Amino acid sequence: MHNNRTTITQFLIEEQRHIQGATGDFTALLNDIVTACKVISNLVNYGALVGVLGSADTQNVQGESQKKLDVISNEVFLKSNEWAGHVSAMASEEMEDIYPIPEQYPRGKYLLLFDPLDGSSNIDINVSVGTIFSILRGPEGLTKPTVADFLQPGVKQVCAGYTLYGPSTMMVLTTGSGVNGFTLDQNIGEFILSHPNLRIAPDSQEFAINVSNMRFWKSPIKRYIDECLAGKDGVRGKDFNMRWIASMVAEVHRILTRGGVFMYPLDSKNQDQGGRLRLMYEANPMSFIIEQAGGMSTTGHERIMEIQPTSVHQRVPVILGSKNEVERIIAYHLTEN
Ligand code: AFP
Repeated sequence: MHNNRTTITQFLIEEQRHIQGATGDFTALLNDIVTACKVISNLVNYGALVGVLGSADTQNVQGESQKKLDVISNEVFLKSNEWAGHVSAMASEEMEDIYPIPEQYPRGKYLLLFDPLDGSSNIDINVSVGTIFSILRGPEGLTKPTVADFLQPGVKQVCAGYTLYGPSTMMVLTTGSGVNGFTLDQNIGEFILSHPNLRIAPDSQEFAINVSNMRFWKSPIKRYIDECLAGKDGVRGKDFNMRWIASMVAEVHRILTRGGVFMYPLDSKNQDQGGRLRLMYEANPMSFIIEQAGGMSTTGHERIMEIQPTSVHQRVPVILGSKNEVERIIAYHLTEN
């Protein structure tokens, strides 16, 4: 049972050996993130039994009501990553301002961004939720981190990952040389390499979009979905399936596993905010993972990872997944007004 199973710790240390001049800082930071995700997994799994479900009766910076687990998961991430000296500051969906590492701890060269519990509107109905994280390098010799230090395009990420709290707890991450998936062995409390070198099928017959927003869609999206719905009798010549879990981590994981396309596009309802999903700690980390697995990620008009951020909580349209489907949607954005 335990023969030749690679733990995430072993995997990260072996990866580190290929990096010239690696100090072990990055590997140690990732291990602290792994610990935070194990703690959140435990809390999510216990749910009502430990009184962590329901609303916290507070709002986050997005003006969205926070679940108790949103607030608790945020605290878990801060406490797990503030003390070791690998990070100089953190940013979270659940906090308005950045979180400079407290004076009593050493500061390190990385910046950590995260959505501690994405899809949390699902938590009270016992549907999969997840954690999304992104690691940037801070400017050389950074001592007093500011918001400006975080405003780096997605191509500058040194690592991106998510943890899916589903039927099994899985962590998927990339450091720029492919995408690997690890399953938590609850008996020994270790993430085990279970899905090496994940790749996205370039073609798909499955799309994910919240169809209740149809009346707000712009014509490129309307055309794409209409053609999917027309099925094999239409121009696509094949039938399509639809999924919508309302948990981006679960949608992206399905796409990594069996292909597909996920869309939260700009529409007439969200265009004043610039879209629904957040660039720095949802769209960018997920785009890094999708691209590293051979997929594509766009706003419809530009590659998400090339956007120059203007604020930590900035929102963007997101269309990501199987390369050939995303390319078709980009083409429709060029031709449809
Ligand atoms: P919550 O974290 O507020 O549940 O939002 C989840 C999310 O950011 C993303 O994970 C989903 O894909 C998307 O929002 C669902 O949006 P709708 O609730 O509008 O379908």
